[in-house]
Amino acid sequence: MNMGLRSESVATKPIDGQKPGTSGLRKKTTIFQQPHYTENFVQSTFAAIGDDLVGSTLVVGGDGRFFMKDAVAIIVKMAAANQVRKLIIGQNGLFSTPALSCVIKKRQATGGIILTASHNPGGADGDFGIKYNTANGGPAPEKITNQIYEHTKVISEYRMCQGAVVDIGEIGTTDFTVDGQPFSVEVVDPVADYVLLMKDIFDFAAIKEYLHGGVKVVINSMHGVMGVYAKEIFVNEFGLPEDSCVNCDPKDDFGGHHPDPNLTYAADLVDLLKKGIHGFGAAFDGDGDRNMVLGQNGFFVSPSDSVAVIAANADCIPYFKSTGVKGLARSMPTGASLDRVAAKKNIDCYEVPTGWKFFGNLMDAGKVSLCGEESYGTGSDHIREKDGCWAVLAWLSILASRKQSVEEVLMDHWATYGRNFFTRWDYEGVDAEKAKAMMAHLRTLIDSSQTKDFIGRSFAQEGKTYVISEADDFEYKDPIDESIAKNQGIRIIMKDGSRIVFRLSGTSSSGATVRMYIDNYIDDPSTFGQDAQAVLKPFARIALEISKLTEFTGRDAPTVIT
Ligand code: VG1
Ligand code: CO
Repeated sequence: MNMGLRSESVATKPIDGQKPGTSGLRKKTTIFQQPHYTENFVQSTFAAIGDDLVGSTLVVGGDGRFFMKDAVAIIVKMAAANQVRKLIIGQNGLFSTPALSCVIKKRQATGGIILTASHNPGGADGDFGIKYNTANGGPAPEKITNQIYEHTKVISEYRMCQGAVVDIGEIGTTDFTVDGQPFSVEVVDPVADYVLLMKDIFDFAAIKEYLHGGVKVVINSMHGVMGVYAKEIFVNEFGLPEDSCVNCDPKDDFGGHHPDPNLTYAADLVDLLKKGIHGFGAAFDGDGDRNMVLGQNGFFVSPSDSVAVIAANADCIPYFKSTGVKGLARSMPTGASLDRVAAKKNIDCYEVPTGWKFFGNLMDAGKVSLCGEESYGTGSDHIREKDGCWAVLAWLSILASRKQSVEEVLMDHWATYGRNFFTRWDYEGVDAEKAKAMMAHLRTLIDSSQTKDFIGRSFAQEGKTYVISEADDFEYKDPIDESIAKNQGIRIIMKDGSRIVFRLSGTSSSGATVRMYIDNYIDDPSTFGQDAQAVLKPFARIALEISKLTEFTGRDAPTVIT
């Protein structure tokens, strides 16, 4: 027992730009290291928690990136000084985002603080991030992130207890008395509760049998936090050889790479799969909420298809067998494959803005069981975050039960539902003013749509004609709390249902990232096996023509294609 600690007030001033984006506050690490920067944001988060902070339990952890341990130490001192009753911290400060969500729910915590910039690069010159999750385990809704931001604009002091210091390398509980009140820090194994949850959801014995039946798998954790989870599940539980898990030692700079599981940044996994030795490969992002799934010879499963395939095969997963699939949801820019499964199975399907926080209310209300985003996010209502490892186990359950390869599963899926060819082109590091000007141009077109000269316009490319039937700036009214999210992306919808979407990223730490999304439904079976980029090229050209992207941004090619 550390008796008699005292807290103190530290004077500070508001710092510009502490507005959380799609998923928390993300900036260059050097910015978080500036005097008072992290402290101001944490105190403002505490202010948004309000009266619930006194006597609260908060779960804290992150993806192992540079500055994370310093941030954990700051949070311990500030929680102690702000009448938090208890912190639950992952050993060495580690928690994957889904595991932290799981622990919030399981331990009935007041909320959690996640230290991650997710798929953004780490290290001293990389990015850092802080995100607050609420009692349901999910990212704070905009109402709360706006309160945090408002507080950052008026903050004048924060509270610290310099004596509240713990060794986060050791599992166990440390008790303090701060200003006469009890405060304790429990350092826990970050993996145990999460693995128990996975065992409840999936048939581990069936997956293990499948994995020992001849198919070789490789799991790439991209030097993020997932390494410790992958080793526990794939090596210790399933008994696979150590070399089935690669890049599984968490590094504070992710080995100098983007820990982003896509065809560009996980190209080494794609190349490995192309050798044909492995029947299944997967990669996770830094904090473990994203996943990429590949089949033999590098067969790529687009995330929009991935959630649709899981929905179509939900009966291969014991959890869904018992709970049923209450409803489905996808983010607006995500390809509409999921809608086709919903229609055929007569299940409700919701379309929400980009960002997992928008799924939370639907899941809490029992309206949705399974959700997906095109950005490699897939998950269910077992927690309130997207969950990379869950998605991989869902896929392995399907493969084990259907006794088919990844490619065969997809070919069957498209034969039943048709194929939504989908791609996302990212233009990273664009000058922010130029990106804004392009969006303003698109908004002008949408406005003119009301005067009818945009709707009905037709565009022909390579013998195919597309006619605009609808265009808007996506607006979402949450069916549960009726909150409204405006300006969530420009949608241009064609008569045949094909869609073009433009939006600016809300997770980049500097400059602007323009995202162009293309979704084109084709039910001609002769195209199903074709490469999405080749099929979508003419439609993408139309999107570029409408947006004048090159004229506005000076870019003639995207930096990342998905
Ligand atoms: C991106 C993705 C979005 C995802 C978000 C957080 O946001 O597009 O689908 O929910 O990242 O993912 P944006 O605003 O940059 O498009 V994670 O894994 O970075 O927490
Ligand atoms: Co992530």
